Amino acid sequence: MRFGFVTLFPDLVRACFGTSVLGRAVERGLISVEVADPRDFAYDRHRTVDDTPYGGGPGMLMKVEPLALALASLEPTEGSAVVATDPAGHPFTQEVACELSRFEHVVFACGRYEGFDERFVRRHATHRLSIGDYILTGGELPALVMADAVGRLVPGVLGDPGSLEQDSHSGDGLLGPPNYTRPPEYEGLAVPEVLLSGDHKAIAEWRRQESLKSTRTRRPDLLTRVRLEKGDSNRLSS
Ligand code: JCE
Repeated sequence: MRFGFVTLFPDLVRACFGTSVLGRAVERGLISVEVADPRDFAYDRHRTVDDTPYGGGPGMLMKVEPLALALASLEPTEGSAVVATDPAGHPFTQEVACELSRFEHVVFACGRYEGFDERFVRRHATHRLSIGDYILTGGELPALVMADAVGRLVPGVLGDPGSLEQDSHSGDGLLGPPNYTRPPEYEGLAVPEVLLSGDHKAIAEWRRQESLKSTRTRRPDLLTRVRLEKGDSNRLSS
């Protein structure tokens, strides 16, 4: 998988791929990262990348031509996804991460100031996505969040592919159960006995019940969309 970033802060983006799981994936050739800075494609004397909005209003917008030239330098094709980060975009979810992971080339256009000249997004973006209902100072962190979520879906990036199915927000659509590792007691808090029992059927039953209950408490919005299994309504009422 090839990731591209159009960004005024190339060092910020590169730093995130120099370490950890994604850094290792780059070293192993599973993903590659290319960065283009619109400032390098601004050809006026002051290398201007921003301008005031038509119609008035506060702040500045990113000019369309330097963005378009920076994007073109990353050589997107018909088969590339071009994602514009935008607090007014569609919600980025695990489902969208899966969709993006099916592209061989994903380019993120990271906004700054008050955002893009709309014509850049209309002409060049295939997706306009938001990572949540809050305003950040720019699109780099959202783009890196999305690249992290997509990158870990690339075959081989995670050591244990089984951890993909266990994720909260994938598979069954419920939140995951609580997890414990050693020691068996910490500051008076014991690990639930069933997890030490070796009874795999009882453990699976306990995890299902905990998943259902924490989803109902913390994310009741998710429960309306999941297909409940046989026995789940009993698990929720006990
Ligand atoms: C961005 C800004 C709009 C005022 C480009 C913020 C996405 N989920 C998200 N939160 N924030 C963003 C995001 C993405 C791109 C840009 N800004 C700042 N946006 C109104 C300020 C500029």
